Amino acid sequence: MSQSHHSDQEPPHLSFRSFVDALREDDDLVEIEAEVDPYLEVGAIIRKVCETDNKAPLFKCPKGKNGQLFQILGAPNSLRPDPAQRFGRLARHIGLPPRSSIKEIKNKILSVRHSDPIPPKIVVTGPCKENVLKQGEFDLNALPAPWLHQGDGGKYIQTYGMHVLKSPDGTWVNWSIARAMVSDKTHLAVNIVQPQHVWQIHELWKAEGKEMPWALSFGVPPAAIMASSMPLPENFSEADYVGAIANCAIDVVKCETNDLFVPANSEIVFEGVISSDKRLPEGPFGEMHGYVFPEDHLSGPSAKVDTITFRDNAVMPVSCPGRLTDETHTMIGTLAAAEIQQRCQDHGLPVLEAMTLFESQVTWVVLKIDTPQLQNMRTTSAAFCRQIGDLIFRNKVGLVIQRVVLVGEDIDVYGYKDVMWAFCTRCRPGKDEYFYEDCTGFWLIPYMGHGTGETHRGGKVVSDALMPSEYTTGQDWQTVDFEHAYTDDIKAKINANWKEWGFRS
Ligand SMILES: Cc1cc2nc3c(=O)[nH]c(=O)nc-3n(C[C@H](O)[C@H](O)[C@H](O)COP(=O)(O)O)c2cc1C
Ligand SMILES: [Mn+2]
Repeated sequence: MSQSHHSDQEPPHLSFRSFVDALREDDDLVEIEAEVDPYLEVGAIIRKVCETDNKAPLFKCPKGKNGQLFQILGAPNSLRPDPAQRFGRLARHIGLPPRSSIKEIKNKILSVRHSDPIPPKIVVTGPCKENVLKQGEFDLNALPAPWLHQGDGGKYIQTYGMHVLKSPDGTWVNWSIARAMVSDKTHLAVNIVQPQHVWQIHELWKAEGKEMPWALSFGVPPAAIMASSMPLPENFSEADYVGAIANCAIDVVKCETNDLFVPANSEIVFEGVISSDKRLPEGPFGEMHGYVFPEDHLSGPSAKVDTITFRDNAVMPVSCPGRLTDETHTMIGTLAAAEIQQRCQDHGLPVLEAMTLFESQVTWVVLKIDTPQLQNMRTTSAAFCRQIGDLIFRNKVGLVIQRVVLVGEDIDVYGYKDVMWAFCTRCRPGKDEYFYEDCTGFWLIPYMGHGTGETHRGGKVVSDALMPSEYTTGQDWQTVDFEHAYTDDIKAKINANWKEWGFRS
């Protein structure tokens, strides 16, 4: 054990506090000194910020902020106004330059997917222990937890924190995001749903008839929150993976009341237990597809907060999901695409890259196929699409995805115009599509949860936007656009005169 690093030295991806400073230095922060009401007003501002790709809001004075707990950072991983730095916040999360493309960000995360894990380093203390509130010294109702959308069922204090759980046998430590709502002075209702790892580990504790030791860390190292949102395999420790992404061990400290370890520089830590049988009302909640169904009264396991520790001037990150573009798209979508890409490649399939389409509300993943390799396989559309569908739809990596679209090398999988063009012109509805009704369906999508079919099953499809020629001889058409339908000489001449003639470039 050793003393923790000096927090001021920590780079943005390893410290949430440094991350906030980096946003300020990048001119990507709006600091709001005025008192703002956590009842709907904070949510409305974050929503407008997300819908207009604006700077991240730092609420210095949420109404009801009691002493030090807490300021709020909204839209922590949404998009930036400057198109050249569109993904700057994501880049800052993993130590890349702010001008990185989403492809570079995804590839950086995948670059260590098969590297040696770097487990966290246990330190004796850290900034998260600067203040301690014991049972009886706090009231969750009194904190400035935001009520984010008017149709919500309560105050969602947890939208961007990381649950830390350990399997009863101690072999699997999981870090992940799942929302949680304030229930009373000392309890939260947590969104624990199948097949998520929080659900799997909770089931293991239930089988032992024991309460589950629990910690919820807010404002963790940004690299850690990225790994916490990625559908990594069972028994795979996100903590070790974060170390690999950052190429250094994350400092962790032991909780006060149990033997879980949390990032030492976390802004705020709740620790306690999650009941094996007691449930509390949870939801409804405005979520990632841009809907809230006010009649959706759910329930979630009861989490009892025993102790809160926090940094001086603690900052609470808040994601306010809804229509494009917020963390539930930039992270859930992109990180699912990353893991799907990896899974296809690990199984030897000729998939060059995968990306979820934001414009599909991240319900579509587009796979770019290596067509020379495809031709070597001497396969058929039906056989190939079933191979891909089985791999993605019968695994947790494909949970949030309802449509896989296959495209050739000429299509930019990051570009809505390209993908829609291919989908609309190369995939014959019905005949070029392979349906899955017998896999887990994503119930949150309105056409699933509130549609005409089974809510938790099916509704998925592989849409083949590869042309038959791409399976055999290769592309047999010429694209009709400026780039592909004219000779280089003609294009060069036109480009040279373009502005002079009076066209805008
Ligand atoms: C901002 C944000 C909010 C999320 N909220 C939830 C949630 O409430 N419930 C849930 O099951 N997953 C939620 N997720 C998705 C999970 O974090 C993601 O599926 C992750 O892979 C789960 O971790 P696991 O693979 O260890 O189970 C959220 C992700 C983000 C980025
Ligand atoms: Mn996991």
